Amino acid sequence: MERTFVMLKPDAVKRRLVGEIIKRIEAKNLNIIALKMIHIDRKLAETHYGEHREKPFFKDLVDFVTSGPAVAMIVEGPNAISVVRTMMGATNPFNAAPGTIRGDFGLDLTQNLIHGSDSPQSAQRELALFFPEET
Ligand code: D4T
Repeated sequence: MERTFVMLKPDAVKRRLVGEIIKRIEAKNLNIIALKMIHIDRKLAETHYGEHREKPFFKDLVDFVTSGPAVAMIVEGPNAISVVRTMMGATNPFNAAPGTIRGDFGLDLTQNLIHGSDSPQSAQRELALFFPEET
């Protein structure tokens, strides 16, 4: 069993795709252990995306994830980290395969609907950041 951090970004909420994405996570037989709607503040966004601080897209990324409510989840299952990454599809939605969340619903590199931890280390760090009460 493995736990991963999943965030449905503000575009998913605005576009009313939260139900559709949660439906896919449940249909895959992953367990949603915790779920909350949060409006991420700049400090949390900058910490979460700290590895991208020097990138040219950093400010736009922080502006975007703080632009409205998001949905944060702890998702659990066998190989949950890579299973969720596969379901998300490629970061760039132009390359994301049909059948993936970004492949089916995304057309923008920044507003790409969903975040999922990319390694056990990231999952541990991100779960502690977003769900300190659960870790
Ligand atoms: P996240 O971290 O949101 O799950 O996305 P990925 O893991 O798939 O992709 P990432 O870490 O490489 O990028 C983080 C975040 O930045 C946005 N982004 C990325 C952007 O706005 N412009 C860009 O040029 C890139 C590469 C999209 C996801």
